[in-house]
Amino acid sequence: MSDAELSELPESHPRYLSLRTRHRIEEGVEKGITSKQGLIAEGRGEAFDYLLGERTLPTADAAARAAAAHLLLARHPVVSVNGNVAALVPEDVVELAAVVDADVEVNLFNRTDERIRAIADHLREHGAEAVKGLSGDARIPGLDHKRAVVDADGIGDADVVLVPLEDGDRAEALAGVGKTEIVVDLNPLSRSARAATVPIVDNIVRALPNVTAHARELAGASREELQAIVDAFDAEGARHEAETAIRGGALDTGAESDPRTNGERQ
Ligand code: PTJ
Repeated sequence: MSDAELSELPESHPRYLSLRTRHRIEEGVEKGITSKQGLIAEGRGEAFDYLLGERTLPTADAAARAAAAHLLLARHPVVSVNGNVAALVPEDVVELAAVVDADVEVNLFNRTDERIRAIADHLREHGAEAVKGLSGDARIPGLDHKRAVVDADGIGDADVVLVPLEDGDRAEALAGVGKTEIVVDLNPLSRSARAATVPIVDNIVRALPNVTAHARELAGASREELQAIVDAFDAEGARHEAETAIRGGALDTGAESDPRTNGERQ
């Protein structure tokens, strides 16, 4: 879809949000930010989101709140950015990092210096000041060379890492070195979602602004209050509710109907 075609599409179109999201990924590939595999990942994500009813489940909202509490409690939080995240939600990454005082690090599955630079520039165009990822002077143990590369003073030093749309191996490896891992993944059965301390089973375009909104609301909370939110979060329950919603069909879960489509799937 071209820019002109998208601009002609009325916002009332039932697939408007989905088409706009796809367009961002297409643009990301054209700019050298998103990998071709990112197109496939987006397609998988869309299928899960469709079955979820393209809405944030109550447990995904609870996960976003727990994620915000973790990030606020962290000694050194880092938001990891790959080619899909950079294309879809660059403004939201910058805003969340500012609200929770996190570093932003470009960390790629298909790592090339050229893509890292393109993504860092793209994030700066959207307001990021410092972007990590270019030094690549540390390794996550247990992974092959390129996928293991991180910055020593970024993800290497972090205690809490938000890794949206991560591949399973790396999510497990990061969890394996004792980092608290917050994953955003529409597939509740993925190894990433299962490895995460906090799996947010939601579309990144809804999840990131939601974590930021919770973080703003919790900014004045005491450490005890934040810890209570962290402790109360049930990761297994959240994954289970998402899986039930996907397998059962969103309209059978008691979730509210989609105001854009009157509850009908398009
Ligand atoms: O930019 P790179 O090189 O780091 O590569 C990024 C991708 C995403 C291509 C790479 O990490 C990859 O191959 O990931 P996977 O193994 O395809 O996993 C991506 C997961 O993200 C899948 O479980 C999708 O369902 C999910 N997903 C896709 N789009 C979204 C999503 N989850 C949340 N929001 C989305 N918009």
